[in-house]
Amino acid sequence: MTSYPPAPEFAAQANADAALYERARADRDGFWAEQANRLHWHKPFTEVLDWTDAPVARWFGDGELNVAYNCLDRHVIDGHGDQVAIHWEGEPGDSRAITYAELLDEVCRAANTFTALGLVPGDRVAIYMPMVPEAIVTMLACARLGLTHSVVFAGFSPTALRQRVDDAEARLIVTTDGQWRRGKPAALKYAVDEALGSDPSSVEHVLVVRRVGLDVPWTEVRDLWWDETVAAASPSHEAQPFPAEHPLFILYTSGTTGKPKGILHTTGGYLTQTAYTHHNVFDHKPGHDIYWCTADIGWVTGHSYIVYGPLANRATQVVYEGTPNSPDEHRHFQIIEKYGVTIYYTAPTLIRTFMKWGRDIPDAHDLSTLRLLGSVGEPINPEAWRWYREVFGANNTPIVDTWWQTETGAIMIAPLPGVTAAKPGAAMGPLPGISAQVVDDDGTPVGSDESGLLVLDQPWPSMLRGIWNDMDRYRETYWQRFASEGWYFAGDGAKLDADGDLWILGRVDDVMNVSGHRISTAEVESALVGHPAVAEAAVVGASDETTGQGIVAFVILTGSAAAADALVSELKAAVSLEISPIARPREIHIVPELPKTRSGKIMRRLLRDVAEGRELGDTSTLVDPTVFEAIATA
Ligand code: 6R9
Repeated sequence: MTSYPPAPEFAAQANADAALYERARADRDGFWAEQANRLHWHKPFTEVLDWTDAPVARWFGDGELNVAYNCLDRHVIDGHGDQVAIHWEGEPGDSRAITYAELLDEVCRAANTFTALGLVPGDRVAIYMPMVPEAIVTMLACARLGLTHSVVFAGFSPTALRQRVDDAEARLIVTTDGQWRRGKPAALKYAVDEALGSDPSSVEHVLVVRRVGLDVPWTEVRDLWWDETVAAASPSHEAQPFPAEHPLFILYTSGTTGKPKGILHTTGGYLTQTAYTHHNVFDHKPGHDIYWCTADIGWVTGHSYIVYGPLANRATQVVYEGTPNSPDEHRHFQIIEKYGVTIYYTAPTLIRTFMKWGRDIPDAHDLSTLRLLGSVGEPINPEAWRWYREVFGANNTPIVDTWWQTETGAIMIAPLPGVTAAKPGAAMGPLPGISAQVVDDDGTPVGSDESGLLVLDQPWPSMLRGIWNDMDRYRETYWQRFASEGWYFAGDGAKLDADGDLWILGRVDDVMNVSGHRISTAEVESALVGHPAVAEAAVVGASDETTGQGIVAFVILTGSAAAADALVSELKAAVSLEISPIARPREIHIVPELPKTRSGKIMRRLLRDVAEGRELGDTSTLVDPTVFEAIATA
């Protein structure tokens, strides 16, 4: 297996060296204390980790800090107020350069506005916004005040928004009038009104940023314009310290049941690990690099590697509002060229899309400023890895394939650029300070050239502290599988190769990964059976050349419904509407029967075989093995 050692010039200037592994191995707590001390603590911590209440960790428990102070004030105080924090690029071609001083100013105004609305530390704020600077301002203003934000991806439906707002009991929703989507304004505030409806809710105010100039429905007193409130508020605000374990945000993610889990993250450990990983894995140099993470703030990657990690490290970054093909497929490459992007972090699904569009598109641009490339969200196939390095990286840049999850809060497994000789498609190994194992069903570590389940056998600073409103589910989902060992079960399969390097194989549960987005089979099934024509539904993720997995649904119709192409389109639209366009099934097959075990469980493995056009595996546990003849011909 070819590996790609770092170029000597890169290694010579890299932030991380091999000694970092040694240091972390020799004294894990001391190592993490050093990382935490890269932040500003209003009150220094004296204790590093308290694991006595496992699986709920306390990191730096007696310390106090303010996240927004760390991301903004201290850089301005240190004389970097004029450094650009965000080069924001709007979809229609408008742009804004926002310095650290300006960002601080905006965040203070927003914080004063939220305080005037009566919000107090611990209150929850829902953020339902496209990639506009005000979304980042809102997150930081919440952090500054000790408010817990819950960002809901702006592509989610009103139903999904309502579910999340209710679960978190948000008092405020911050949104925009609409968002640009491929050259057209699309309504967004409208969806908030639909979500809130006329049923009583916890929401007292809806704060609306004007982005596209659409007319919006308006409820007096409840609804407020950003440009009439925040813009008019005072820009001076003193950041108060909060305990290290103060809740910072909730972010909902799909689990194996239909109900999304509100993953809870806290302050000190989270900021420590996002800043540490952003510094070492991306080799980020403040004042020199132009960093671009292409994620949306609706996902954890946007939280950790657009907002908190980069800003804590005083990055200058590009934030882009739109899709990679607006107005055409050159957009990302033009942006890289325009700003001289040096570090680019994206998802394999986009790399495969670029491959499909053809290399003459990137070749038409000067990408020579790029010096490091990152990948996240799903396994990157070796072919895409090599293409990425060759076409984006002039066959020279390191690629960091970063494995982590909403739950882990920050990168856990990745090569260290400048140190690791990376292999295309491999996440390689746990970062310094992180400990992971690949084990079999009984918890016995697998040997080289074997695969098993990925577990994290030591607590880490940015780990989730629970599931909002459901600590039982927290214990069950992550800690029950290897309860006697006390390990965190990630839900992913992994393999160790002959050299002992780690490869992530993907989910081993009923969670699909479509273009790097987690969607549970149960969620899509419940959206389908919500349609009157559907009696029963089973959903699987089938491998897909571009999106990693595609959603394939098998449905049984109610007696009266007639099978028709129109119905299939209607069902696809129903899923988009109920969950999000991301969850729209690639295929829907109308079938007379579903394969079930004697205990009534749908055999998804077999349906996946059908969806991927494979020979059927073992059907012996089926109640009625003949159902497959009907399904295969349906
Ligand atoms: C950050 C993020 C987490 C799931 C995770 C795994 C998959 C993420 C990966 C990867 C292989 C990588 N995943 N990074 N698989 N290689 N580098 O994506 O969080 O949305 O919670 O998804 O994504 O299956 O369990 P999240």
